[in-house]
Amino acid sequence: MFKKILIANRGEIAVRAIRACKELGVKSVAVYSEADKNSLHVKLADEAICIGPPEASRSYLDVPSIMSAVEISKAEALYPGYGFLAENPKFAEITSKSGVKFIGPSAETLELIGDKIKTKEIAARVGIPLVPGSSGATDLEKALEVASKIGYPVVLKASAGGGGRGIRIVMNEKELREKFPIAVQEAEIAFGDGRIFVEKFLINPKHIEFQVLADSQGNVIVLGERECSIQRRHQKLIEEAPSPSVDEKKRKEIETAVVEFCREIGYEGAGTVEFLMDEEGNFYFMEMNGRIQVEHPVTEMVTGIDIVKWQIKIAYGHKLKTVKVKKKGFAIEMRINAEDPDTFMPSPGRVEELILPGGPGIRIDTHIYQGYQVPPYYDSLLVKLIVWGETREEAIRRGLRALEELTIKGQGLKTNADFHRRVLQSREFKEGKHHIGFVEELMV
Ligand code: MV4
Repeated sequence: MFKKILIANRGEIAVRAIRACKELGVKSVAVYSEADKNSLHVKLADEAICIGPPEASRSYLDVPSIMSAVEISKAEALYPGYGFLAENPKFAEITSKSGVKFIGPSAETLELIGDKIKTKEIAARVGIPLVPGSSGATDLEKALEVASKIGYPVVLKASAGGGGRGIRIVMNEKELREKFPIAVQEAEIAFGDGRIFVEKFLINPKHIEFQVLADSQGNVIVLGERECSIQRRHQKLIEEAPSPSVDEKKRKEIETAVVEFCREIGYEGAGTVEFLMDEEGNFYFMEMNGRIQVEHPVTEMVTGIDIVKWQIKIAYGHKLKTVKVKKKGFAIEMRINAEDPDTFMPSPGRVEELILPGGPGIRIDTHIYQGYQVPPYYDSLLVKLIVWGETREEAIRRGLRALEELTIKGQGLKTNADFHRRVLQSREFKEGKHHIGFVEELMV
């Protein structure tokens, strides 16, 4: 096994990775910005190196600073986590070229899955269903032709976009003529790649994603799906596994296609294949994410498989041959954010009183503690509250019980805990019929 891994991230995911390292007998190196010197990941790691000022662009996104920390610490591998540089092909390449193992897919794979047009072509080739639309990049003339064939509304998507970036809804031909050139220009500025494709706009779909693990020998396993439909402005708020809307037949069908897709692109590591599901239960491929995701704990709770440990083991060359996926029960994750419950604006502050729930079926992933000052520079995630139940009903009741036990108080610090209570108590969520527009509907 590796002797030492540098964790190129902060917050709860850095803590999560350090825990995996400890259990594997691997030394961990934390990197931190000046704003994070009192952060939990710094306290828990075997070593910690300051990499710059608070702004992410000068610390967690600063490649030379991180590579210096790698060199100083003599780490053999680098764990990228999510966000920051996690899916940056150039960063993966620089890491590898320095003789350090990047714990994730290769730079080439990250490059490929960052190109949504190429990725969709491959998905189509292995028989994964796509939303009706253009095959490949379009100019305005082709976009008009495709849109009149499939019917409005349509979406314009930047090939280099993803996760909600570079997407635009178009209601009719007039709008398409107006918005198309703007979409191209914006994509060129944002991504240096103006290629646009067109899709039929799905009304009120569910967001369902499949977790995969793939080793360097081409063994691919699927750890089932997560439903992430409770979101606002592309920020997921609640995720669960399994989805209440997927039956065993559909699951097997999509899993088979996902395995074939991962084999086709030579995927290695942990990854997520994202779909939208329409009201008739049809699945449509969206994109693949080449990183650990925030919501990975719900999959860990229902499978008992430690995804982060497997990322590290796969990077070292371990095989997945012996892993059997057996799922049990239902898990729900609530993202407790430091934000104003009415405006959703970030609301950082000092944690003065902290009481975390416990007891059966509860998992807390967090980097906060009593006395911790939440810095204003990064995302507002405070605590991931994950609950498990033998049935979905039990998981929901346990979630409500956990929220009752949870106290996070401090000067100027507000959280969205009450939002979670309202969702878990709603008829729509209990029935599992909620779609990606539910939060907006709940707020009015
Ligand atoms: C769509 C769509 C409707 N129709 N594509 C946004 C993120 C990106 N991964 C896919 N996205 C969407 N693509 C078609 N053809 C609606 C969305 C979408 C969305 C998807 C998942 C979760 C939240 C969302 C919020 C707004 C729009």
